[in-house]
Amino acid sequence: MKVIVIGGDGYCGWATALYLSERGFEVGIVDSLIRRHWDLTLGVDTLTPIAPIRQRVERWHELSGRRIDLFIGDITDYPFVQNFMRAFEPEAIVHFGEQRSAPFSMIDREHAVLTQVGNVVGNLNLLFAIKEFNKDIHLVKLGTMGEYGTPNIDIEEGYITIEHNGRSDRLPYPKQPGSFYHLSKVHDSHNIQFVCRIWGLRATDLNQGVVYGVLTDQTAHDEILVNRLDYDQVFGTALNRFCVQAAIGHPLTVYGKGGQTRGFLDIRDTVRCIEIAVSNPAAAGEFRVFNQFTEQFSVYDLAMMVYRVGSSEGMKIDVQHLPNPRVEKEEHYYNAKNTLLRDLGLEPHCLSDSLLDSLMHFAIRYKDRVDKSQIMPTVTWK
Ligand code: NAD
Ligand code: USQ
Repeated sequence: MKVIVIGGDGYCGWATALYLSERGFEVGIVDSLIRRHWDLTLGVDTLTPIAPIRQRVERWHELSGRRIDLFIGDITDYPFVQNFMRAFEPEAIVHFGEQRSAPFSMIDREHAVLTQVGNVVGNLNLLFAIKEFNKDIHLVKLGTMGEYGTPNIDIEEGYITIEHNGRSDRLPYPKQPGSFYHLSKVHDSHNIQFVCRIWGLRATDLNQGVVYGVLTDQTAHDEILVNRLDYDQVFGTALNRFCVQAAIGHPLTVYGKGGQTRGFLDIRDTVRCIEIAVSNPAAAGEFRVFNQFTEQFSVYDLAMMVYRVGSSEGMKIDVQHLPNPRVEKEEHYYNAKNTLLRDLGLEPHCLSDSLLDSLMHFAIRYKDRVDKSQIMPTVTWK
């Protein structure tokens, strides 16, 4: 099957492109390389030194004998989208190509607009291109668990059945996102659902939790294939940041009490979930939603896990409770469903088994590259 991976130079996209390539899919990567540009403009960098995309793809070809086609351009540019659709003729499009940081989207008006315009317009262009070129193409779109927010009831997979005044309907689950970034994903979901209804397109919206880990079987082959590890206050997720902070002896930056709970998954499960979604396409006209995470933890749970694993490696680790720069509930109910991907064959990894090899060892190995000025949060929600 021919699969285009949009955002294939990024963290999830790079791991996915190599995994699908090894599994026998014909893979094309589309990326504008804007993420590398944003890192430069913010003065931040991945802890692991990542090679330029052409070098990465060439090395993969040398090692595996498999070619990955490369299309460098921005999906908000419709003629560019038409070009790669004509040249590659994909059967599935996996869409990772968006601005994905909540703090980035909250820096100021400019960053909020950039996030929402880029994400929503890029996604809309893909929808129009699918309609123009081949309505059978299956769109596999990366959404986020953060679209739901933290309601005081169980979170279902995309839809909830509501009884109202004696009548009942299965309706899209209510969304209460917590940043302009998370909101952009809600806007995308609405647009995708609409075109499935009116044009009969087929789409899977993967509401993904926080992804962790650097290692996949394919990126482990060679230093040139290594994936990125973001630890700065804008692009670094809490778990990555805690591991890197532990490695350099910086107290772990828990925002508030650390009662905020989220869904998590190993990058090796991300790539497998994409394979499952692509191999089991949605029906024509179907807007399918899967919650893509495997375990739930609070921020404080994460800090304690890093504390335990780091201490067993001889590190001295302190935890620091900082005033929360975000506006979010300190403590809340959180129980999200995640059975649909397991029903299709996902066999999850556990954080307790992966933390050392897939994160902590990378943090220790590259700790001399840490820029300490990028650790404390400066972006605030108010
Ligand atoms: P990333 O920033 O590492 O990668 C995104 C890639 O998309 C980058 O290489 C960037 O250059 C490219 N890109 C962005 N806008 C583009 C455009 N308009 N045209 C072409 N290319 C563009 O992000 P990631 O962590 O790999 O996340 C990938 C996707 O998964 C995002 O949509 C994100 O919202 C979603 N997601 C990520 C996580 C996570 O924990 N990393 C969790 C849930 C959902
Ligand atoms: N947090 C800390 N200390 C830190 C950094 C963060 O306590 O040093 C807290 C935040 O306040 C938040 C929680 O950790 O409560 C999670 O924050 P995060 O930065 O780890 O993750 P988040 O902003 O939710 O975003 C990440 C990805 C995003 C993806 C999302 C999945 O960057 O692309 O969509 O995870 S989800 O959280 O399920 O929406």
